[in-house]
Amino acid sequence: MLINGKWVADWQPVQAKDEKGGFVRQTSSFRNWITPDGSAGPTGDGGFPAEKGRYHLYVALICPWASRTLMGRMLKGLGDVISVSVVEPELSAQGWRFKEPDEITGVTYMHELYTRADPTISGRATVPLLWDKQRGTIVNNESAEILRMMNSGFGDLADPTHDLYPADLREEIDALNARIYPSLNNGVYRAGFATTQIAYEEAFYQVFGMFDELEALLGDGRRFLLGERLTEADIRLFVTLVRFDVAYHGLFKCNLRRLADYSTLSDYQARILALPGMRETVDIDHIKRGYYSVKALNPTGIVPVGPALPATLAA
Ligand SMILES: N[C@@H](CCC(=O)N[C@@H](CS)C(=O)NCC(=O)O)C(=O)O
Repeated sequence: MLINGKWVADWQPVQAKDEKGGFVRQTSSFRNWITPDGSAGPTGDGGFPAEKGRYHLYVALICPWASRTLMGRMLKGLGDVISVSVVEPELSAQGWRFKEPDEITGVTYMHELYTRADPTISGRATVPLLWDKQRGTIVNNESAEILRMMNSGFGDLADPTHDLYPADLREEIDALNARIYPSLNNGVYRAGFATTQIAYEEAFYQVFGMFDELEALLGDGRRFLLGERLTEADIRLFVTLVRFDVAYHGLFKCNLRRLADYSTLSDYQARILALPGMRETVDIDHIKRGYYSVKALNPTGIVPVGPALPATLAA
């Protein structure tokens, strides 16, 4: 991680721990918003107006949080508006690394972008990161906010087909996000990176409790979590589902059931994958290699061959 703008020690997966040995994720530090007219958003400073070709998204394809933003970019038709760079799937001793020096900035490691934006920054150099090419700085590194910017920050540059955060569903979306994030999206990480049996088991049962609940919710025949419309709640759930059998079931010891054992959730995953542009945001090879390269959890670095995947996901 970075301390006062310097990279210190080798990369370690475990961030902070709570008193029970539970995994605690760092809060994101850059919180500015792109808006149609450049006015300030709900947090941070203004000065980031929507413009074609000005902003660049840095992602890792193993990362569920980064994948949220990639999905939002495709669903909102922003593929030509926001350019993208993908880092290598394996974390190096200095964290995320580019295969070739980054085309936009020339850097080799993600942490160099953080220190360009703030030379005395302390913290982890995470993806996703939304970069302003014009000002040479970070707009935002919080995926939940970047996803919302994709939905409404780009005004007429975006495709209005999907409103991922419609006014009449906001309360329900927020309520669902607030339950799915701790129990499932971050729940699998809490299970995988727990350092005590009790913290692991607590997270484990929350993961499967939420799976059971969602299987029942979708069991009434609705297409998406909140009915017929796809919303950001679906995007946020999908990124965890699509990694589940490949990474979390084995590496994170979330092995009571596979996603494939939940037929309704599996159909739901396939429905989202079939939407235009979605399959391109999922890279099973990066996901497997990335997660299984975490030495603390898999010292030999051996990447499993299985599991067999549904046709929608098989390469
Ligand atoms: N709050 C952030 C979390 C992002 C995050 O934790 N990304 C992970 C990858 S999945 C990361 O970059 N980790 C690198 C590190 O912790 O050093 C978000 O949702 O945008």
